[in-house]
Amino acid sequence: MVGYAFMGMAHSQGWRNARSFFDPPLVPDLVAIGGRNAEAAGEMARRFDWQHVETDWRALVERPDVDLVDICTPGDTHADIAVAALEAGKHVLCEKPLANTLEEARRMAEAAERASEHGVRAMVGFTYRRVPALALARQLVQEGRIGRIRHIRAQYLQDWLVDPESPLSWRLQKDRAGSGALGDIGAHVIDLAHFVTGQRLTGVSALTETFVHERPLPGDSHHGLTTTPGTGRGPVTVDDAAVFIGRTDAGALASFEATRYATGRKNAIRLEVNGSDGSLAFDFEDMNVLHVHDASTDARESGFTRVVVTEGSHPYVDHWWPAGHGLGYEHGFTHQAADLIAAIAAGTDPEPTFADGLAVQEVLAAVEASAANDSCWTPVAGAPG
Ligand code: 4PW
Repeated sequence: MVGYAFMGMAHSQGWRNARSFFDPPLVPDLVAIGGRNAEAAGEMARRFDWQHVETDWRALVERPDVDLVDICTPGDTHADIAVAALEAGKHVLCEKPLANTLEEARRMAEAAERASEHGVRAMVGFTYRRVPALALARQLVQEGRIGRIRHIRAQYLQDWLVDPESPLSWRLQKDRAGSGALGDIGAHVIDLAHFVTGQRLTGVSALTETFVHERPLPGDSHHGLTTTPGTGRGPVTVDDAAVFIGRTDAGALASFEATRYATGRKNAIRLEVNGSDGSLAFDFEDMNVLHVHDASTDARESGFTRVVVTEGSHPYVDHWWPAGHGLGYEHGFTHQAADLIAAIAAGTDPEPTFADGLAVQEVLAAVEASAANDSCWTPVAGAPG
């Protein structure tokens, strides 16, 4: 694994729990964790039983005892590490968004395609696909339960930047993160819309905004989305929020919102899909629930049914607790690890592929281009049709 912060921790527990709860056909061995700060990487190694620490990702990728490289670093390093690892014959799991630019994402998708011909697998970490309620939503759409999709309504709402004195973490620096709320959290809901509906966005019209232009420079201590302030101030070089509308290749109309200024909303990932025969609605802040409306129900009993997605017959749930006991944020990372291991063992390409990651990157690029051009309608490069 390269990286040891918030995502490094989330992935580490995923690898460990996949081993314990999924009885995987190959057993993940936590060989080495890499990071420039040897002390911090060493602390993660101690906590999660990584056997070795490397301070240079190249040394880690070259280790003969490493078969898979898990990239949990900021986006500016994704392309170099992923391409080097794939070319060295190592499977790759890469955090989202796939890259900071379209050009990097294309290079990564091409490398993944070449590697796949040699049995080397690549997956992008759009973890929320593996929340049972969202996996169930996709199943219901695939079974035709909501009919022809007309509307997709998606939001990813956080509020950790409402305080203007909250420090300038790497997520607020374009050279490290590529973009702001758009790429960090908007990318998730774009991917979820693609995943749940099976449709792709073909064009967008967008607005982006940076509400606070300068913030205290960060100190040394980071935890999750929280950073302690250091000394001095610096410019915010990314968007704080993005809203856009779009159209899909199957003719649905879509609206998206990604913001870190939705006061009171901590991690609200909302997706509603309306079809000719029914609707589905999800909110991560009530993540074990999917709201399902079946339009064929007698009008006297019609409405949204609150389906509690904790039955053994629901995706992933049979590996965990008895019905009703519920799952949390961390379980998606275990499902991701287990699915990747299963695909490697089966010799198939795991989803989401780097091509799926590139599809999201193409939407992000179109959103940025539209926002920079007075919200002008902008086709998504590479979209079908
Ligand atoms: O799911 C989100 C991430 O993709 C998390 O809430 C934080 O924001 C960490 O990175 C992004």
